[in-house]
Amino acid sequence: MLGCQPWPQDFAAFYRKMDCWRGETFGEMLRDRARELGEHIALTSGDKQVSYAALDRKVDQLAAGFQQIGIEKEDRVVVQLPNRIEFFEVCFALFRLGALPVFALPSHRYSEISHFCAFSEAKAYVVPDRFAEYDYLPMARKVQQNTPTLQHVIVAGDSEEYLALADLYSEAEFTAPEVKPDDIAFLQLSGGSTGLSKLIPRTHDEYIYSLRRSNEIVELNEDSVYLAVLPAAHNFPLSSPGVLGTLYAGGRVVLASGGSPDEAFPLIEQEKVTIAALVPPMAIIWLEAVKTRSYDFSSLQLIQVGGANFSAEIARRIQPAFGCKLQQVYGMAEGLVNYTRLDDPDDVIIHTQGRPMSPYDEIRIVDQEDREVEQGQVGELLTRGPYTIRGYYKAEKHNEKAFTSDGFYRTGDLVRMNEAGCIVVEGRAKDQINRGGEKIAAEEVEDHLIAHPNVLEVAIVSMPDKFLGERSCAFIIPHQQTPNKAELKVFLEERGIAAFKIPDRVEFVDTFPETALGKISKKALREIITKKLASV
Ligand code: AMP
Ligand code: DBH
Repeated sequence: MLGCQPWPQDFAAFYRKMDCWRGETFGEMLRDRARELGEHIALTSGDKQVSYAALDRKVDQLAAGFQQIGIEKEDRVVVQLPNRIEFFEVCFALFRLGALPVFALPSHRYSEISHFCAFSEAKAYVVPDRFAEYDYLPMARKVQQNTPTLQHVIVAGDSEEYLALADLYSEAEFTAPEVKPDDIAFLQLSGGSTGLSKLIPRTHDEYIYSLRRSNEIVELNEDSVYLAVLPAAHNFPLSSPGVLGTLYAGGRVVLASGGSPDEAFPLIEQEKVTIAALVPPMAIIWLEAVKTRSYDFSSLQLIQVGGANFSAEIARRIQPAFGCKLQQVYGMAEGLVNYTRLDDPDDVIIHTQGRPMSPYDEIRIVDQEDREVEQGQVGELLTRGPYTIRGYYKAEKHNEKAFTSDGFYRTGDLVRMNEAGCIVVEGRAKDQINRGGEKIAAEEVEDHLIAHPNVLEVAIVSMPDKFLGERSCAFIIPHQQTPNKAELKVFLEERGIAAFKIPDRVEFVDTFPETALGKISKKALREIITKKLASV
């Protein structure tokens, strides 16, 4: 597909020969499960549930409806749905048509969504009417006005002037186009480091390989019950092994709207959940809540924690508190996922982020000149493999920097490998803040702030935080008059950015510390704010 960088032929042949890529597609995968499992429940959401057979039928009906409104193979459709059954019906209907979901998160706002729609030249945008006290229609109207390619806004719920998702399910036959295993299945989002999120093209065959391999490692099967508390569109809950891995294994997915113990704990008991995936701040909340609430957690076999640095002090408390195993997961939407293994010694599970899931994942840990560091030393992680992309969607220039000439992805993560061959994430070389698993590209938010008339210069850095691991701090050199902090927050909200990207703290300064080359020293800024926080 145009704008996508496929694997070189010799690599593709190798991954096929090694039985990684088996020629599978998502549309057929669901068809097979429906045939094999029939009335077995695939998804549970509140008091609703749907079997594999029923899901398969609904997906065909929706695919027919999408086709009637002109959605065709390779069309892009921005999907911004919370954890509800419709999310899966929409995705699989698009997969069957060979159309590409672009996975937005419910927390994204006008600035992110309009970028996804414009950059992907989306034909349609699927939204809920309302979720988490937010009305999506006013945003959708603005997005539509400003995106010439966007022909349809499709609403799950009260659709007002737009198409209602519920009205699209059609009994008409649809003509299934040929969808090939090496076709792009969807566009996933990168956390970003240089400006706006990049789009990540993932194919059916390689992504399904990552699910199959994840399922083996996590021992997922038809009896597994996966609790989805993180937004399903995010790569971790989507694929490690996540909701799609669970459907691949023929298990059952229980959908929660978020990670609050009030919602999650009763679900674990009632639905006999066997596995749940959390980001570190949620694990902290669960550990606190479990002290005072008694639920039956006996079904729970595994809690996965990933997305951001997880401190050993907290990691060691999971198993005693929940009576289940812990697995650390260090992954990225670009591909590579590392897991600690279920039978690893406690020390490995508590202190490391595991090792690559595939024997064909290649990793290099390098210094600033791309030379491999010595065993045990910290360097940037580069990776290449059977489910790691070779380039972002339509980003030729950026790809030259983000990948080596021999196709390794530069993760921007600083890691070391311990004697046992496990990876420990030590820091980051990319200009990003990891706010409890939610990634913020500093430059993206800086570009918004610089648009304020009283901001002359701005630099955003991370500052340490006990709960989230990191929060964001904006250093600002004011122009003429010092803006008020509350006013800056409103300014950013009005520009429409996800709430988690709004700086947690603002520091006004007269100058920035500089590096020897005269660039703003973010390292020095991080030190300044860290010191200041420690002194109070
Ligand atoms: P994204 O680009 O949004 O897919 O985020 C991937 C990035 O999240 C990785 O490159 C890491 O920086 C970070 N990350 C994911 N899992 C972990 C983990 N277990 N520990 C530390 N950082 C992590
Ligand atoms: O943070 C991530 O992006 C992530 C974490 C764990 C991920 O993409 C994954 C597992 O697959």
